[in-house]
Amino acid sequence: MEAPTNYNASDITILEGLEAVRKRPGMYIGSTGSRGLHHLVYEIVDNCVDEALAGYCKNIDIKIEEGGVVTIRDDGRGIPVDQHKQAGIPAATVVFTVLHAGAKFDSSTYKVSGGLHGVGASVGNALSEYLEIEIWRGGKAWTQRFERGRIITELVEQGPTRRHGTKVRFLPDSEIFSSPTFNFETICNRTV
Ligand code: 0RA
Repeated sequence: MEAPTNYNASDITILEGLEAVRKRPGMYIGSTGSRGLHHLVYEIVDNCVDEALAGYCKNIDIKIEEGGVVTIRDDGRGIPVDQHKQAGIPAATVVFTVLHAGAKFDSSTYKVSGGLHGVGASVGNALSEYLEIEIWRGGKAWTQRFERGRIITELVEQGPTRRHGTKVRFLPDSEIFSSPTFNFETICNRTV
């Protein structure tokens, strides 16, 4: 059989990395109970908090819907959408598909947090039935969708906007989290 086209070495690495997270979620988030579930939220929120500490973001909204869908929205600069030099895919896509992508984002001006928890947004992506991002940056809106860490749609430009910031919406995977419950107090009152 011929090798599929559009599939290169860096795609393979990405899938292997996130598959490892799904095989041993406890290694990355500690547990697959409520604590682990909270961990998914922290991983995203930590990046918003860094954006706020850097002085670019005033508001961080966290919404947990009845069915367990979580939305985290900030009004920061938005995750960069330009092509990541090494990966050859948009930086925002790298953040959600490459393990420990945070460390690679170091620069003199900004660092994406691996957070206190240190594993990054890709772990939350790997452990979600679906995860959607919406980015408002440089006068344009962008969206991308993933399912269980896999790219379903590329990062697509949606048109002009006056907004700036990032929205991440995800459904934690019921195959991974047994009967998890969210505790909003725990998420919002923790020490960062
Ligand atoms: C890296 C660089 C820049 C912004 C961010 C990351 C960023 C990440 C997240 C995650 C959630 N919300 C976020 N907001 C921002 C900006 C670098 C620049 O504009 O110079």
